[in-house]
Amino acid sequence: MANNKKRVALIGKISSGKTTLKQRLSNEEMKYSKTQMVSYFDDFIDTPGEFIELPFFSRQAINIACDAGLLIMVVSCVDSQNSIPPNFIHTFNIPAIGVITKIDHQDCNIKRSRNFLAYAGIKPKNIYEVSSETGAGIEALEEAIHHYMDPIRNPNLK
Ligand SMILES: Nc1nc2c(ncn2[C@@H]2O[C@H](COP(=O)(O)OP(=O)(O)O)[C@@H](O)[C@H]2O)c(=O)[nH]1
Ligand SMILES: [Mg+2]
Repeated sequence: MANNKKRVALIGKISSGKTTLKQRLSNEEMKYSKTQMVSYFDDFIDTPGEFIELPFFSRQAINIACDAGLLIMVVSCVDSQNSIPPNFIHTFNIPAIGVITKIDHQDCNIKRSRNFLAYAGIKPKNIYEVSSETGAGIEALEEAIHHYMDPIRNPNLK
């Protein structure tokens, strides 16, 4: 089985903005890590939305998320329907944060998304609000990712 300990798994509904967020973060990481570790690039695992939307996800998909270093639950603030089962993140014995995407959108409802993430088991202080379009909130999210991932990715750098 692949070792995904050094990677971040993105999980969320179809069209919640996972792939766009991954691209945005990868660009930021490239800038950030230019003079540091090249292996930072493409360290995200982008999962298909079916993973969260079907009642029985594939064993393989669970394995990917299970051994990732960090789980990011992605919810779009435009989405009015929850699809994450209650306490979903407690299925995984790894750190998890929540990300609310598309905050630039005119139909945005952040409070609703926060409720969905709370229902999934994410604490309010671990929720980040971002727009992959404008870049709003991306820096704070980057910092959070580094907080969790740096010790795993660079165990020699204290
Ligand atoms: N307005 C806005 N649209 C976004 C944002 N992020 C993603 N989208 C759009 O939402 C749609 C789905 O995004 P995608 O990343 O493919 O979602 P995925 O299915 O979760 O991978 C696309 O049309 C994106 O352009 C954002 O921050 N703001
Ligand atoms: Mg996608």
